[in-house]
Amino acid sequence: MSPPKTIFKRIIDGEIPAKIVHEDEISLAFHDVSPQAPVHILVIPKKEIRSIAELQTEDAALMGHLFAIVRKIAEEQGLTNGFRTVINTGVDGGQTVPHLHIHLMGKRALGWPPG
Ligand code: DGP
Repeated sequence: MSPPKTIFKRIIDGEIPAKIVHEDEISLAFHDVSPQAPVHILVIPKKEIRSIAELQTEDAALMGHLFAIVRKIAEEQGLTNGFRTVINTGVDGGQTVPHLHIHLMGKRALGWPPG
């Protein structure tokens, strides 16, 4: 039996709504439902990759594409003063949705190091 769809796969499939800011054949970007900054957008691959820990060598171009989309959205959102990208991986990394995603956060000064 195949595992249940993740919440992000359900967004990709149009089963639940999201505030989408970008879509192409291999990626989707939408506002985080629980924003931690005035701009907080998630950029995800449509391919079902659980996390960075499961990336394959052949996913290199896909990851490059996702970061190109991050750059485009950062520009569109006016994040000229800088921004933070975060990819949480696994339990210790604080990942709660097992579908690889890049957090893009900006429009406020963000602290470092994270908790
Ligand atoms: P992480 O902890 O790195 O796995 O981040 C998961 C993020 O996903 C978290 O910031 C909240 C967001 N999120 C969870 N469920 C939904 C949802 O149904 N819609 C949207 N837009 N974001 C969601």
